[in-house]
Amino acid sequence: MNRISRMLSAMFTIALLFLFTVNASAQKISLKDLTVEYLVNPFSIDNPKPRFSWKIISTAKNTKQNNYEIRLGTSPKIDKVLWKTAVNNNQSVLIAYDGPQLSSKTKYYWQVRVKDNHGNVSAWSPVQFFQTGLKPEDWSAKWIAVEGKDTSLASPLFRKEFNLKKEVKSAMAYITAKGLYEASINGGRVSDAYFAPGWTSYKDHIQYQVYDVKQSLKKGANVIGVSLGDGWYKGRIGFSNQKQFYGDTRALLMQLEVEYTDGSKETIVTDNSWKTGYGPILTSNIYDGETYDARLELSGWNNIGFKENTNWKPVQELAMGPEKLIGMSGPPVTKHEEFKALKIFKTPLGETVVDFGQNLVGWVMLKAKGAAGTKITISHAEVLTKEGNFYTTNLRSAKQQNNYILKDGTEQVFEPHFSFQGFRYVKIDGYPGELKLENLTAVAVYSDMKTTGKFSTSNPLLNQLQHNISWGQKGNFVDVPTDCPQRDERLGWTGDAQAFASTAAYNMDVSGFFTKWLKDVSADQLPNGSVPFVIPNVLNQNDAGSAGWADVATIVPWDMYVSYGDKGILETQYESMKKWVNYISSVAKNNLWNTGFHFGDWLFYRPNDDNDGRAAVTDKYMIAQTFYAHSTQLLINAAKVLGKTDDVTKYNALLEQIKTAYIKENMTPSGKLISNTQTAYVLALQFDMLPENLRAQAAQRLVDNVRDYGNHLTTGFLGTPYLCHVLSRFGHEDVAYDLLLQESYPSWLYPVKMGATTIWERWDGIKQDGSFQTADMNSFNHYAYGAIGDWMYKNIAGINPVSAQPGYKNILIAPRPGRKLTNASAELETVYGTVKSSWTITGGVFKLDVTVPANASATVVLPKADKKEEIGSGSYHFECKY
Ligand code: RAM
Repeated sequence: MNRISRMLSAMFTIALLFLFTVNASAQKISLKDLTVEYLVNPFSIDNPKPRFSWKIISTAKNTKQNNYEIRLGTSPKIDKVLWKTAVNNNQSVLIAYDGPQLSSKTKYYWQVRVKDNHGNVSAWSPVQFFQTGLKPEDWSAKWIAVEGKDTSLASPLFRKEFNLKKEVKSAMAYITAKGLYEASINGGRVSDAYFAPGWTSYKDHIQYQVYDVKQSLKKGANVIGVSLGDGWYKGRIGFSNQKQFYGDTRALLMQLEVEYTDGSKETIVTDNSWKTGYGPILTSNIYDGETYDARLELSGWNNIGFKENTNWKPVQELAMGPEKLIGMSGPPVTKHEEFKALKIFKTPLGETVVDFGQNLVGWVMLKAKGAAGTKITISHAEVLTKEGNFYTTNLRSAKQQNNYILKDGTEQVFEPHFSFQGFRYVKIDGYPGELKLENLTAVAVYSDMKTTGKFSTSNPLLNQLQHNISWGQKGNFVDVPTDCPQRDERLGWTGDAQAFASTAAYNMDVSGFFTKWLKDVSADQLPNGSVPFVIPNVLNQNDAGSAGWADVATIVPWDMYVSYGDKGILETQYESMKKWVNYISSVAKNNLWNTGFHFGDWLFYRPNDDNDGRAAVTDKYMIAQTFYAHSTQLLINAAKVLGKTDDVTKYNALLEQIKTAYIKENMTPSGKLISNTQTAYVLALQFDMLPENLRAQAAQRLVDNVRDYGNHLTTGFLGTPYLCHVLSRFGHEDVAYDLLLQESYPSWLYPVKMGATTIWERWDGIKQDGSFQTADMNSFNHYAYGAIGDWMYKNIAGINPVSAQPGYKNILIAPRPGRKLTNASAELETVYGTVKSSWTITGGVFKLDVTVPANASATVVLPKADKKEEIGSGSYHFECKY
């Protein structure tokens, strides 16, 4: 070998070695799940300082980030860096942009790399992007509507043909509506989202959506076609047959911005050059369903070359309203699980009914073929009567009915466009020919949140309870957290949302969902600081807030902070939190909140024939005082996080007075509360209302009460979420398990035993004799009592966030087995990565497997042990005698 070839070979080896090291370190540590404001490559970021997050994957234990570098530019290669930062710390969640001011409707590209504590450097992540939202002056489109008064019940169609002169390089469509819209370009839907633009406090703000539509466009002739539905904006909303709450005119606003390959630009906007007509949707309504006459379909109406006949009219332009147009901060509503029909049968009343086996929210896709004019009606119900008949009385005035009128000959698949139903069973009338199982598919429709939690145990009933909790969540997280999805209500009840929020954050990624809704909470908060019963406030309520409902203003932001480590949510909501606490102070007398209307411990246990005084009535003002304390405490917590020391001092002093007033008003000198109920003791203990020396005996009174009811709970919406937590905290784990595993009424497992597939509004929605509770208020899909899920994840599986290091930066793993459970296992996808906790008990040995994601740490406490173990990321096994 000559010198040159030796040199070359040596260089080659060095190069190989170099490659290997780079590769090896790239394998040791890499990045995933890169997001901006919780979203992957989002299109409408309004935050002037968008926040970046990433997760680290590492094969080594005890991995922490030592530093990170981010770079950002306006080209996909980031060849010209607009902003870069290199920071030595271990923060990898919601890192705020801190460069020059960002322009509106501009696409920015970014990437990140990190170095860990073992010296490994990740490769630069794949380039990600985000696009900034529109400023008000960026809108050149005009709102358009049908000419004259918008009185037709039918859905108007809007269309516009346009010519693109050159090859398209990029094209973004910005769309919103008053009402609901379904938009298409050249005959294809622009997205898989439903119920856009989503439900917000429309008088304050309407969301617009942004779609990358380059693939749908071509040089030459193109067409946009949009149909509008009434939705929440104009349709029936609320239980008093209220219509047109936000406005009487459905309208469309759309702007299509095209850039040609030569750099020149073209914008197509809604204006008076558009045409409008009517199509097959004769009526559509959130509560009542949809009527679709296929004979009125206008073949090709949203394709080019369609001949608009004289039924197509000019549109009218409307002025911009006072409402803000904002980008999306939550997930869109999309289709999810599909359910095959399990059984078609005749009920005793002779009706044809189909069972899908799961109470769900969405609709049925129906295949049918028959003579033109044949009308098929699908009615929806959650349950059958004890005789086996189709039961719809609990829907109150909501029809929940879709009607399809066939056109001649061809087989068609029908589904509604602007309505959804809550059901397990459907009744079919007018079906031509034989109805077969394969003609029906139920599809679940809900906000597109990632599933983050898994939970299972050795007890199948508990597993079914977990299933019911998560289906209660799916069915009621349809853009707004609602109480129920089926009757003429479906409203954003604040009490239900605050009770369930922390459980929700285990099951699914609700960060964006609640970020969006909290904007409505702030927007609809009343000038005096009070928070309405429902958000968006369509009940026109304009005064007092109810304890445990209005406290959503402090509880949900805090829960989101703890679950996702989102300090920004506290910053944004702080004024709202403070206004709420100040409102209570303004109506309190001598620090006692003993005024106004309150729902109290809603739907608590009360037997029918109550001669013995078994009904668990808790004094409403006593409850109110505990929530006054709780909200004040959460405000103090938020003030501490945000460094608002003056407020910390001020509200700490207030909190002391609130507690003193509580004791004076509600407790006897020996520590008895004026209402001897579970909820009374639960709230007093959960919110630290009692002096320390009286807490243990108060907990004992709670235990005595539970035992006195034969290990049954008697709590309503407000006591239930904290019941088992309080028992666990004061050392009564066995009592908590007795309640959880109780199978007879009232209990969590009673509905499970009765065949429930979702959580019920009432403990006895179906009574022991098979009859129903009062039809006025008896939903079979209501998540509030599902709040026990929080305890199940925290105590059975043992996965707990630690508020001092929120977002599961530090995790407390403290499983507490109980009664006859022999194993439990849970997973949670946190903002750092997957946490796992899984245990079994065999032969008197408790075995625990734990996984902690990179850049996080955990404190592990084994059952009945007083020793804590601190661990870093990685997988670990523990054992102890049990
Ligand atoms: C009913 C529902 C809802 C509850 C209100 C007070 O509308 O049960 O869940 O929050 O009452």
